Amino acid sequence: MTTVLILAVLILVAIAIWQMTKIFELSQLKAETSQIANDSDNKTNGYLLFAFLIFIYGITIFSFWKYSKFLLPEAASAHGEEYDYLMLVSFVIIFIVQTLTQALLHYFGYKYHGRKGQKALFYADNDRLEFIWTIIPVVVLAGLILWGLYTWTTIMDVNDEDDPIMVELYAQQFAWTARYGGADNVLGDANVRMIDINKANVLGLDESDTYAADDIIVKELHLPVGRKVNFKMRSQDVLHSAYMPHFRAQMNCVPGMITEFSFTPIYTTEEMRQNSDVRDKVKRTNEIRAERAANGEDNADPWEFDYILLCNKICGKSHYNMQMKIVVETEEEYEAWLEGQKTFAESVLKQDASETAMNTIQ
Ligand SMILES: [Cu+2]
Repeated sequence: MTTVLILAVLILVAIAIWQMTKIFELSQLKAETSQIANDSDNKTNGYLLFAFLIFIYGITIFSFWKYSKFLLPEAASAHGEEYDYLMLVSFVIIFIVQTLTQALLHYFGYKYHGRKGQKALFYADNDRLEFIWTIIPVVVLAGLILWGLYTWTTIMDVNDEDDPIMVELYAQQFAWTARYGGADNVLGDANVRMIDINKANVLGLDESDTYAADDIIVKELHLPVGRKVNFKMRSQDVLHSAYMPHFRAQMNCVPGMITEFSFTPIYTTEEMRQNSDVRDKVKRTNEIRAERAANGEDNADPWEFDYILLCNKICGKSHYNMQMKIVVETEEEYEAWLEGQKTFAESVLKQDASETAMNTIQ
């Protein structure tokens, strides 16, 4: 790949030097005229413009056909539908305007190509035309921006209505940890300065805070379908970004501050596995993996779809692998799972108490 790039750069540099030499020759007083474009050259270039136009359209159609399958499946969160619709409308407008303006640009380039004896018309300005091509983009863009702002404020309105579950997402190089508020659904105070590795208090929870005692710390995020979740993000070290693509959610995790995001999952993991786009993707991936397995290569185990939390800020050398599985399930399954998890009091504080007891005996 590098060799191809170097070759491409060398060829482009050579063409640039060649063109500059030509310009230099043309600028000489006693230049010969064989290098000046005549009617036939101009006509050929006009046709080449059409060829380029066909190339642009061709590559657009090819990209739609070949790469549409790499897009994310249907949004799995309540706000995701509105977000996707706004994006779709923006893309449709861009697509139509691009298709029309490129056609006009290349057609005019052809129609008014240079002809011997023909002089370009001097046309200073036209107020009405300028008004039209200013006002249309202004109205369209203002509409998109206002709609976007409205959608943004709705999505970013993190409030306590509808009894949300409180979940903390804790980022560090290079792992995610999630913390639930526990029975009281209140996250206990925490600060990186209170991290105590000896006691496995890895999130720096305030051991004297009663709200912290029932907090549940896990390495796999479980969410009940149809219930609002309020996320609070923290970072231990550098800037990370909590990215949950299937839920159309992303928020920076900034050391020293708490950021927030809120969404309601609308499809369980099982339901999403039945989505036709997801099924196609799993099938394609597993075909590649089966091929790898046949060749004895790594990364060949069959893959099953799961929601995922990724880091979307390049935070260090293992950033690419900073991820956590998300399971969306029914309320009953979620409660059963939560029941099986240890609270902060059961894991860290109890250990602390037994150590104190041991020390007293000794
Ligand atoms: Cu990161």
